[in-house]
Amino acid sequence: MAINLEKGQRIDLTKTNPSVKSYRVGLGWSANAAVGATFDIDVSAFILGENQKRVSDSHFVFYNNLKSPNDFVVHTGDNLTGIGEGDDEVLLVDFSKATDMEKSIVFVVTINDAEIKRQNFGQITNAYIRILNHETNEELVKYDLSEDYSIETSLTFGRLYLKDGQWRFEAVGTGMRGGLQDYLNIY
Ligand SMILES: [Ca+2]
Ligand SMILES: [Ca+2]
Repeated sequence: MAINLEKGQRIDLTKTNPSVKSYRVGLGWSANAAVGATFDIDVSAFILGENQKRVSDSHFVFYNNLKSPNDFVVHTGDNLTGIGEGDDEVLLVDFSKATDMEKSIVFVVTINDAEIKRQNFGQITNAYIRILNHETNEELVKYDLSEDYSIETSLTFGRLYLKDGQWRFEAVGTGMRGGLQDYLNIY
């Protein structure tokens, strides 16, 4: 049974699901009907080391770099509209392919061309991030974005992090005004 998280909550993912071999991280969204536009939201993964910085430039997985070294995190492709039900963008995570260097994965979502299109997260509904067993499609954990955002154009949606040899997931939900370059500066 899937566990629904609230902002700030954490869950022990790998300890609770010891038989899962690979995970699917799905992001879904739709435009607020009143807005009458489509949104190109992009999910990116920053794979960080002990120092909270990306292990290397190829540990930044996004629409122009679909795989991290050793295929630890794989992006399955850019969705340009968010039209339709279900996951709009998907990343695959296989913890058995992690090395000693990789300590956490931060999932960031940004709105492509937010400035030009004057778009923000206040115009988006039904946004969620969820984690599934990739082999069985079983939903393990889901975080629905419930907070009202108004000017934010990017969001740290969630993160996976290693603690005591197990991977945990935290529902972060911290928004800001900015784009991918701002996160590249941070991580
Ligand atoms: Ca996209
Ligand atoms: Ca959608």
